[in-house]
Amino acid sequence: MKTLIVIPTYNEGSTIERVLNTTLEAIEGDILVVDDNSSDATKELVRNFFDTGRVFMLERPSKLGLGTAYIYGFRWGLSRGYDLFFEMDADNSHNPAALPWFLKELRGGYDVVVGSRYLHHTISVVGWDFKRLLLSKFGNWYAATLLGLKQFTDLTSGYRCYTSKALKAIGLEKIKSNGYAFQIEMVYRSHRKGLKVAEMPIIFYERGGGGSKMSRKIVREAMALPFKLRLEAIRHIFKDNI
Ligand SMILES: Nc1nc2c(ncn2[C@@H]2O[C@H](COP(=O)(O)OP(=O)(O)OP(=O)(O)O)[C@@H](O)[C@H]2O)c(=O)[nH]1
Ligand SMILES: [Mg+2]
Repeated sequence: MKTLIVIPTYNEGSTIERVLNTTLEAIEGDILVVDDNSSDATKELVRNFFDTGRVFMLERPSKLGLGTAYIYGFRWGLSRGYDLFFEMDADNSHNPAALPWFLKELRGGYDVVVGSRYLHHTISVVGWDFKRLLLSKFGNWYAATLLGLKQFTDLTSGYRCYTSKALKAIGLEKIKSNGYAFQIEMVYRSHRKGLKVAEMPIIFYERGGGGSKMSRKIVREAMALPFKLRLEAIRHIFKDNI
């Protein structure tokens, strides 16, 4: 199985080296960094890994959002024949040691495996304050309730794995959202396409350095998403019946 770990970056110079080193050790596979013109040392640090032959980088001209960064990376990988695609953050929040566990889970016949912080009524988050936890828990409850996805505990998680079959079935051209909403939309579309989606437990760590990219705009986009997706589904029903 040809595996690609896609890592979007925007000013992650304080953590990217460690993430790349531990990922290269943790799993056989290649890494694709999608950088949005970071103004710090991120790009330079990534270039130092090119001679491993396993690290690649796509450079975009400006900060264009997490969702489009992933889609850009997935397209790059699909056109090069990769079979498995990971999403992983560059800020040490996701432990690369968990990568092989996703593969184990996939062998159960799944198309998508999402690393969840909230499985079995637990909270596996290290270093968040109560406000941040509340926002994440509320966001998950809100999206799951409005989209009828209550069987999932962590729709906004950014540590996950897709088969190439899943990415092709989802139809990346349909995805419009860009922040947390992107993660929710990917699970929603996977589920609607009848793909088998599993969750597995992960521990999430507060970012290891650098600054958060979360903004009011990203939260607003996630709040609006369930209505957009429901409207799209209603339009489809009408279209099919006319
Ligand atoms: N290329 C690209 N990467 C981004 C963009 N926004 C965020 N990222 C990266 O996506 C990953 C997740 O973003 P984070 O800011 O860590 O989001 P988060 O984990 O929800 O929140 P914090 O860790 O609290 O900041 C990190 O690797 C970021 O560098 C973007 O617009 N473009
Ligand atoms: Mg983060």
